[in-house]
Amino acid sequence: MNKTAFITGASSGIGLATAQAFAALNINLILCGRRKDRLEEIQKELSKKVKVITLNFDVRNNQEVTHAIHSLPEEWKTIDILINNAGNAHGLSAIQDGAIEDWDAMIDGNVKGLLYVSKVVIPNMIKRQSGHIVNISSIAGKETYANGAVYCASKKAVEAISQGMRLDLTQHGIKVTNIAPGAVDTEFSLVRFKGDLEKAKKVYEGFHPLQAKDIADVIVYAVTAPAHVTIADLLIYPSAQAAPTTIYRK
Ligand code: 8X3
Repeated sequence: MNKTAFITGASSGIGLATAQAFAALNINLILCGRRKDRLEEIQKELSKKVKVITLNFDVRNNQEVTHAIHSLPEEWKTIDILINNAGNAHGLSAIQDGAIEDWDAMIDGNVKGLLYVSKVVIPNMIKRQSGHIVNISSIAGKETYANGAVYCASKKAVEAISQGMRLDLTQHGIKVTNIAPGAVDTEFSLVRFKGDLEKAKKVYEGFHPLQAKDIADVIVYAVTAPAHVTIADLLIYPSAQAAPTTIYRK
């Protein structure tokens, strides 16, 4: 596939697995993230297969985002696929106990960051009347669970933005796919629990959680669908999960 994908949060988890899956499909990669060393290691590995460039920025900083994307060399300016993957949960606590810094981090990263990146990438897609935006939401965007009000709110915003993008961009030949995973075994819980490995491990104990690659496979399915097919919205659970907090553990 002679295409270029722009992936945020590409240094780990779903972003990294998607980069690997795209490299296998010959899709050139613009890998974005905060961890420069990790991005460069991944670049070294994947550039054996495709062209890879890295961009180092924090999606929460609009100036950094805009500057980084505008500084792309000319031959990288045509972005066919945008994977809005960067995002995290910070803390898991009742609304009355939530920390303002955690709320800011989730709203700024998961919502505003996605908007900042999209704002810079979309005009060129409109000019070419072609493109595909994949927003990584969550089951948290569909159902709210106790102690997760703000994370769930941030992902509900992603769902609304996906719908809104589809309404505004379909007429310009741009597909929008919303992907909502349940429990995926990535650094997600480690970040949510601020590095508490024991707590993070417990989330995925007693059942077979989704792996980042499972979500990457679904993203590949969406971006390789025929031109007349848009995978608009997908909810993906591990087979042991029936709702955000209903997981059958052995
Ligand atoms: C990740 C899934 O259920 O922990 O977004 O919110 S959940």
